[in-house]
Amino acid sequence: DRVSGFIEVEQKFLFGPSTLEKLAKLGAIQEGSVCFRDSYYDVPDWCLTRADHWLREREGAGWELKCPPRLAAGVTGSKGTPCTAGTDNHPSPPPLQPPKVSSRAQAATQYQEVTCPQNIVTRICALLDKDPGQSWRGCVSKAVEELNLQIFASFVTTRHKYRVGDLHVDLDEADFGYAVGEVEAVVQRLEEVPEALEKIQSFGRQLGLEEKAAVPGKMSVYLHQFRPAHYKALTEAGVVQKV
Ligand code: V4E
Repeated sequence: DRVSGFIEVEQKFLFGPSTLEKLAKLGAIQEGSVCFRDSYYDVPDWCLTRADHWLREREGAGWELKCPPRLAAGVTGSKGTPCTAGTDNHPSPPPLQPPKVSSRAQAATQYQEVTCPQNIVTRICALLDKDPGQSWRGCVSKAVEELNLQIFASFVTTRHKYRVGDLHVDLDEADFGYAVGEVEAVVQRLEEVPEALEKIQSFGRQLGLEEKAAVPGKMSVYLHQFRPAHYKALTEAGVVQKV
């Protein structure tokens, strides 16, 4: 994990050969490349993804749940934090409205990345209106089996990582033929999100990114290509962008 932060504020962008030159000019430090497979899970009626909850098993990292950020007492635990009952989003309070931001920044997204197995299971069970069984409360693999979660997307990403100050830039190439960049800041509290958005926007302008509608993420393109009914349901729910 990069930091022990919690909310990922990120903006996707399309990149080409000139992006590498611009990154170098802006003093970006190359942090190496990684390659991993993500397998995403949901129930057959897509209850999790329709609620913007993304459960995945990432090769080398294990189970992760990406979901809209929520306010928790004290610090909300997720990325890189130990699993401590009572401080790691459990029980889940109501979601907050995202902070108001300028029109371009609307294209940026904020997600919380929950890695504590117990909290992943708790959140999934709450959404599916199920009681976590005592024996699999802290075991995501077992919960996946018991709750009939199935893989709906699986793909390999080759990621080239850069850092510019406290911003992270990932240039991703997915094995189904889509490439997308991402500028990311990680913050601990929702109040810090507007400042992070400002930084990301300002960096985007320096990088020469176009001020236009949101660039689709890998998942939008994957579903559009391989799971059209799921894609239709999620675009209608406003959860993923149209490709
Ligand atoms: C949040 C989300 C999904 C989960 C995967 O998120 P994404 O950031 O696209 O993947 P990746 O591989 O870059 O994850 P990271 O390594 O950064 O944790 S799939 C769809 N969504 C929703 C979503 C959205 N509404 N808008 C945008 C621009 N992206 C994703």
